[in-house]
Amino acid sequence: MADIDRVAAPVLAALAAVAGSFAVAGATLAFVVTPAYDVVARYTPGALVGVVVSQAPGLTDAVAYAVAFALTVLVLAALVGSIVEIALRLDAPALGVFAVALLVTAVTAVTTGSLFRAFGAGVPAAVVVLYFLADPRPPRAALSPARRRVLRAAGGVAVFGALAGYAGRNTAVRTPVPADGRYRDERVAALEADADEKSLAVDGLPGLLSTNDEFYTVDINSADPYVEAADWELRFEGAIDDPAPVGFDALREREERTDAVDTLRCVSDPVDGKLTDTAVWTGVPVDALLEGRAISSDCGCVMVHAADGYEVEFPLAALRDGFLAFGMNGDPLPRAHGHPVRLLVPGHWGEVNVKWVTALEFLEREADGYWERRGWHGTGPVNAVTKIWATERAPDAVTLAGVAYAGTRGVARVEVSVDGGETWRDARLSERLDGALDGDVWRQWAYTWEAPPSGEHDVRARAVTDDGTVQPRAETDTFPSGASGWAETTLTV
Ligand SMILES: Nc1nc2c(c(=O)[nH]1)N[C@H]1C(S)=C(S)[C@@H](COP(=O)(O)O)O[C@H]1N2
Ligand SMILES: [Mo]
Repeated sequence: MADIDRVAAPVLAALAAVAGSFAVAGATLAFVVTPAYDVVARYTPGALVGVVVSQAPGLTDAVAYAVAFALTVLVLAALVGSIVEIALRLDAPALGVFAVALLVTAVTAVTTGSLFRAFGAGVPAAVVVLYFLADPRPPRAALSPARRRVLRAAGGVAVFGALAGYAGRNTAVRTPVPADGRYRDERVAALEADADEKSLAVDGLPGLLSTNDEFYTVDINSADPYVEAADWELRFEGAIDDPAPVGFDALREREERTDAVDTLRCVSDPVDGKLTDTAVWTGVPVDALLEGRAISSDCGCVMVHAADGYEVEFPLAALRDGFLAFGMNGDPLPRAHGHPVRLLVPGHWGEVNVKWVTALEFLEREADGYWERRGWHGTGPVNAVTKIWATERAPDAVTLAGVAYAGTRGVARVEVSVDGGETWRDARLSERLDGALDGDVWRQWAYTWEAPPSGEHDVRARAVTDDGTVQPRAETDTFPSGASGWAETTLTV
């Protein structure tokens, strides 16, 4: 074999293996690149891509995929290359082809855990090797026969790759459930209609529900975990008498299944930040799964674990009010938001709303979760917050509008001051949404200032919770316990 063949045959065989695997597996756990992707996702330091908020999760993911793809091709090419060398030395081309089929399939099966679809990788790799080994010496007549053969093989693999990409394109984790697995039923539709109807119409003010794409994302990952519903189960660990896990279908089929509206806010969200959003969630109350299991935790506390290695500890009582969600605004939970199942804990900071949840561990003693070990105190109830998100100008009036959120304490009123806090007026409020988890949902507010004098005005806004408490004025940073203080802006008329 010419030198160029010794490199081209293994590389093209590896590319064909990846393409063939994609054709039969798509972007799922059975795809040969997925194990490499998981390794890349786990070991890429978050610092490389911005620790807390991934501003461009799509891009990060694409980079992780590219690296995983390259790693997979490299490993498979090394494997095929070794086999080809041995086959040439033994002068046993048939054995070489057979060994490539067998070993590429075996490696794929072992790393993906899926034997049947592993042949999708092994067979195309063997076909490429057969093409090169069938006649180890390139034909003599042509000018540069070896090069021509490589080009032909490369062309073949490219065409195969394109066809494979087409074949596998719909088998992605983004569409993880069959058509009957969508969750936009009558109740979801009713909650969406309710939110639509109650949203205040002010230019530039987002609706009461955030779409799945708009909904903020915060997590520790440079590339998110990749968990298929069929492989998911929730484990129960520690001080609990019955640790029987619950699988995805069992969860979905629980009769307690319901749809609920819930707002999330990250402890790292500044007063005027955007890390607060609301969705309709489909799932099952945690309490339904704990029923009939005796928990003996001395600290009354629980550590919740996730597929990305994230963990968070908080009171058992809060968990009992929690909700395991697999639907988001009528769709399966998107990967970025914890597919296939995440936890929602009404009224608590975002960080206890564990995505890609894997286990509830009932502790005997208090312990620190991921963010607590880094100095944050974000496992308790959220701070009240008011946000000024829109300014609508009419010929002789200005309307200021935004949202107010105080977790399960509820927003009873929003007050606005246009003189730096000297005098306050009540803003209009959106009606409370139906179906909120323990009332844990934001409200919109709007205040129209008729005939404002021209000049600069110091505008403030603050919420009053259902128990009559006025949102505290004292300003704090997000670290360590969440931002507080009134909303503030300068309005120029
Ligand atoms: N497994 C896991 N769950 C997680 C996180 C994480 O990094 N890993 N981040 C938490 C934080 S800090 C927040 S604010 C919310 C954000 O949820 P979202 O990305 O769906 O908005 O998820 C929480 N759940
Ligand atoms: Mo967060």
